[in-house]
Amino acid sequence: MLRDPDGNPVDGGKWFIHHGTDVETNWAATDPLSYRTPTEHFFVRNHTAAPEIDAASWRLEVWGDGLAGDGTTYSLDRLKALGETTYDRALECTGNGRRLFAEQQGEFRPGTQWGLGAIGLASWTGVLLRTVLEDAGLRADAVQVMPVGLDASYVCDGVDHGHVRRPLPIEKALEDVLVAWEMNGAPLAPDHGFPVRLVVPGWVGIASIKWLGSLEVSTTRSESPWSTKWYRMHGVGYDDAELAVLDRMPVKSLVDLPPAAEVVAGRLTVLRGRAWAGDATIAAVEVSTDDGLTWDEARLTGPNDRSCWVQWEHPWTPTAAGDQVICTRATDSTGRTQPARVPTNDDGYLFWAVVRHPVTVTAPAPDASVPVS
Ligand SMILES: Nc1nc2c(c(=O)[nH]1)N[C@H]1C(S)=C(S)[C@@H](COP(=O)(O)O)O[C@H]1N2
Ligand SMILES: [Mo]
Repeated sequence: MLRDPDGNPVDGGKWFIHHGTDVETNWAATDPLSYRTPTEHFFVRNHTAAPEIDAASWRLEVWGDGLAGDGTTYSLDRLKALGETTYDRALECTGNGRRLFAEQQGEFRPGTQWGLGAIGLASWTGVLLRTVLEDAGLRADAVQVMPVGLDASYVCDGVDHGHVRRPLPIEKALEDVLVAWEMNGAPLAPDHGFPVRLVVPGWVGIASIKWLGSLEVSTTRSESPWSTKWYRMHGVGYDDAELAVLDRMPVKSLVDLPPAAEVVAGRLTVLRGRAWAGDATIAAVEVSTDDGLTWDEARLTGPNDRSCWVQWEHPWTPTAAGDQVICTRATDSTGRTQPARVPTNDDGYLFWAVVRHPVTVTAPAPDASVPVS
């Protein structure tokens, strides 16, 4: 949880929706026109708590039978000397939208009851993981990297599962993964992985290991509780191991409106929101202002890059007062379209159905310009 030096929540209780050790971005308190999520509004998902790490004595151990030599130890300076890349990428928790299984499908799923605020987009600066692995002597027969976090071992139901870690296939490791030390132009905040974290674009958030301490490069595949017990699909319909493995995130969208927002009949309202699709881009966003009966295509504004989100806008002049429901439906560049309902799974991962957003249309106030006699 983000706190100021006096121990008070930095958001004064309004930027975030609080869930224990996790905080979710409150869309109603963000600027709908801002493309990047300011760090102080960015969701936090901590299994335990942010460890206190001294950057000067911090080291990254890169080791394993997937390297030609004995492995290499990197200080922050040595890492920075390898090169610098900056890119914008979204980061989304696997369980983002979990609450909607209960709200829209009547299927409560245990875990952090995220609305849609467990996603953010930041600019990240670091060195490509590919560069680090090559510097450390990557062998051609390496198949996997296992990043391990320096936060406390995760104990759940009396079982110590060790440090947070999750295997990353070598193909993704060599593609676009960043070993990052800056977020939005500043050193990583403690909650976001200071001094160094991974950013694994378009993939389930758990892949982006924070407080990175070591990388085991191996010529055989292995698992961790974060790839078997959690962050994997369990439940009816997920017996097929290939289907159950979680990597890319699905296509989703939202409207940037507070819950139960009010709009005025007869007055033009510009609806705005975002759509994103794991490591794909967005092909189209449709908006319905009548609970899914009719749909119009929204206008996409600003960048529409891989593993980012795109902003959209849609003018709406509601005709009559009353309750209404706004729905948004995105289609991505691979042809996936948000369905009306998604099959559930035991842990409530990957809710990607069309989200219903109730609003109240109020009658216009009496025209103040008309003199009252
Ligand atoms: N070491 C470590 N890395 C971690 C986690 C953690 O608890 N420990 N949480 C993961 C999860 S589940 C998510 S969604 C992202 C959240 O990143 P953020 O807190 O910077 O938004 O970090 C991932 N990396
Ligand atoms: Mo997550």
